[in-house]
Amino acid sequence: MNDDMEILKRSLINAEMDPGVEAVTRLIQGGANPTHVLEDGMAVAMFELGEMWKRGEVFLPEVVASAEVFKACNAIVEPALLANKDPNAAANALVIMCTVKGDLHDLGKNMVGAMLRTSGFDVHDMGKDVSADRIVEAIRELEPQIVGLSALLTTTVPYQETVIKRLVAEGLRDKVKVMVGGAPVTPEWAEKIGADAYANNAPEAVEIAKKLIGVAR
Ligand code: B12
Repeated sequence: MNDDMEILKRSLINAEMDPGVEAVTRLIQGGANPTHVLEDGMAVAMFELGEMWKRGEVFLPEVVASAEVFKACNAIVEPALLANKDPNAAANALVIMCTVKGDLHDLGKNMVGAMLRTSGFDVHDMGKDVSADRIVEAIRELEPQIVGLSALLTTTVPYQETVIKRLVAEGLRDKVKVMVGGAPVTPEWAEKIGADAYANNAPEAVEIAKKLIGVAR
């Protein structure tokens, strides 16, 4: 099983579709914990890839290809994750998830959405590159308990603050909890912009979302 985790990580880093899909299939069929595969395998590999990119060891087309491998592997892990769904927890709580305007990174946001679903949350995924206008509209229409804002670029992280300011201006700020995340986001930033919560990864996001709606301490 550990070998397959290593093959999976290497396949994501090297953008090798077949070995990656085969390794993740063996892991899931062999009963590996899907959360462990996602967080300690796939997310770790993408972080490592980002470091290699920074050092100039890989280039944009290779990262695009790795993201495709990630999506294919995720399509195998997600059903296993959802099969463990807790039917009672957090029922009737809706979370709107999106990646903010200008930002096309959605792999992490999708992971958070999937793990929230397994914990019984309803998730309305608005996708990526989502403007404050659209978020305001969706909050008015769907009345979610929580909105989750993902940002992966230092240039788009400030848009999380733009959204919060807009919610204040529209009189919506006290109607919805705001949770922020994404690799460059910090707890200090979350506090500075007046977000209700920050989480570093998807399992933590679930715990924090439960606290926000009062089903966990
Ligand atoms: C894959 C990737 C891409 C893919 C994205 C594919 C996709 N569909 O998402 C592609 C190739 C398209 C891409 C494009 C670009 N990218 Co890019 N990308 C990455 C990379 C390597 C991995 C990101 C990822 O998916 N990680 C895996 C997931 C699982 O982790 P995650 O997103 O962090 O999510 C976890 C947590 O953060 C948290 N979380 C995430 N969202 C949320 C939301 C909430 C509410 C909560 C609570 C928690 C939470 O939970 C998740 C699960 O644990 C990162 C490197 C890195 N260190 O992040 C660079 C990186 C983010 N990219 C970078 C750059 C520069 C770009 C481009 C500008 C490159 C270019 N010249 O075009 C473009 C920007 C396009 C755009 N407008 O958005 C830089 C950003 C640098 C900076 N200063 O901002 C990075 C850091 C790479 C680097 N080291 O330089 N990229």
